[in-house]
This record gives sequence, structure tokens and C-alpha cells, in this order.
Amino acid sequence: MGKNVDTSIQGKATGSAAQEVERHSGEHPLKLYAGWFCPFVQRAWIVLVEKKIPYQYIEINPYNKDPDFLALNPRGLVPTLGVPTAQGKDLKPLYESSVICQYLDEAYADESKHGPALLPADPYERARCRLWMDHVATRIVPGFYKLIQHTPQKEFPIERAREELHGHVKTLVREMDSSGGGPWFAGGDFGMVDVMLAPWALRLWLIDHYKPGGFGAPKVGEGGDDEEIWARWRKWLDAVENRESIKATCSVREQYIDVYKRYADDTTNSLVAQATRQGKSLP
Ligand SMILES: N[C@@H](CCC(=O)N[C@@H](CS)C(=O)NCC(=O)O)C(=O)O
Repeated sequence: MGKNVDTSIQGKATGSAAQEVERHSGEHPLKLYAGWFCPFVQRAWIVLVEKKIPYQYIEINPYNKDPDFLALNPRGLVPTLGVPTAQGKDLKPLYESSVICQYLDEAYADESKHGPALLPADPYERARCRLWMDHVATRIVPGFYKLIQHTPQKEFPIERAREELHGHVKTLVREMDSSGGGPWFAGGDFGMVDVMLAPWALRLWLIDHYKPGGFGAPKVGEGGDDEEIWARWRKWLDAVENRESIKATCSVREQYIDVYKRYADDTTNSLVAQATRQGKSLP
């Protein structure tokens, strides 16, 4: 039997992420069960680093479905967070990257220790952020997988998958603040919409690497009628690539090439990939 493309994933972070793992390998009551390669994990990881929250990083391979892990998260997915109980013994589990990120933001709200909240205080503005977090989760992220898993055997052309993804990205970019010159979704304040999207934005180069025509974002001056939108996108992406909390959770590029080949070949049986193949919503 050939090696399983999912369970045989190389099991360790490299580069900056390896240093972050090393700094957080000691026993701590707050535990992040993680896979170094996983963009959903990276969301929670960025929040932990951004807010200087003490935690323990625990690398696991979620495709192995270890019974101890399933006992914490019956969905068998990373990220899973182990939250200490008041007694300090058993762990209370949390899962779903967006839920974990919002929990961390609320539970570690002391600005003097953890910096500004990642969601705005005003109820309307907070709800509006959640609307665009939902757009990332239900449009952009599925669009990413539809494009990277495209093969010549699919019943639709790759151009269609690319145009769909461009459409969803441009819809979000039109909502980004452009009044004060700050790069983030909310202008000067780095926030939760940025966290939700950053891991996939950072992986778009893998589509360029593997797929004919790549992600295909227009280069400077080549955006035609949409040049302004693409310029705003480039500004956001540049800020993402330079944010310390984001850089700290990235492994070296070559390692991603290896681990995303199974998506590019459409051979992975990850639950995300299966859902993409079947045209269902993502787990
Ligand atoms: N909706 C979940 C998705 C998490 C997810 O799919 N994680 C992947 C790794 S990137 C996983 O654990 N996959 C295991 C599997 O597909 O069996 C979230 O937002 O946390």
C-alpha cells in the first residue's frame, strides 16, 4: 500500500514557527492542540501570539483520529483548545477556529497585558465584523479549496474557480476601510476579520505554484477597472506578511509545498477536501 497522504504529513513546524513552538513547549494549563500546517490552527495561533497569551503548543496529526483527541473534540479537528478548569485538573475543550479566537479575545481582555481587543466594542461594528468573518468562512475559504483542488478532470474550467474566488475577495476588499490610510480591514486597527483571512491569503502563492494561471491577482497597474480594489488588496496583503504575530506562526515555504501537494493533486481525504469535492459546505 502507498503511504497515506494525510497521516504521513511531516510532524513539525520549521523556521519562525519552530521558535514559537519551542518557546511554548513547556507545560501550561492553556493548551493549543495544533497542526503546524493548518490554516484554521494558524487563526487561533495568531490570536495567542498577538495578545501575548501564555499557552502550551501541542503538535498532533488530526488525521490519525487518536481516541484521546476525539474525547476532547468529537469532530476530530485542529485547532482544539484545552481550557483549564477552576480546579486545575481536567480540561474544558473548545473547538472551531472562529469560536476559539473569539473566546481568547474575550477571556484575555485586559488591555494592559494583552493589547486592544480584536473585535470592536460598538455592537453594530462588532456585528459588521462578524458578517465579514462569515463571508471569509463561507465564500473565500471554500473558494480557495475549489481552486487549489481543481484538476483537468473537473466538470468546470479552472477559470471559473479563479473568477469565483476573485469575486469573493473583491467583495471583501470593497468593505475595507480606506478613510485613514491604515492597511487593515478596519483601517488602523488589526482585528478579527484580518485574523480570519490571513492564513489563506498567505497560502495563495501555493495556488500560483501548483495551478495554471495561479491565483492570478493582477500586478500593479494591471487591474483595469478594478485597479483600486486590487491596490487595496495588495496593501492589506503586504501588512499581513509583515505582522509579527503572523510571521511567528509561519513555517518555511518549502514545507508547505510538500503538504499542499495532496490538495493540488486532489488526493487528500481531509474533511475539508472531501466537502470541496462534493460541493458541500466545509466542516
Ligand atoms: N471548521 C474547523 C475546520 C478545522 C479543520 O478542518 N482542520 C483540519 C486541519 S487544517 C483538520 O483537523 N483535519 C482533520 C481531518 O480532515 O480529518 C475550524 O474552523 O476549526
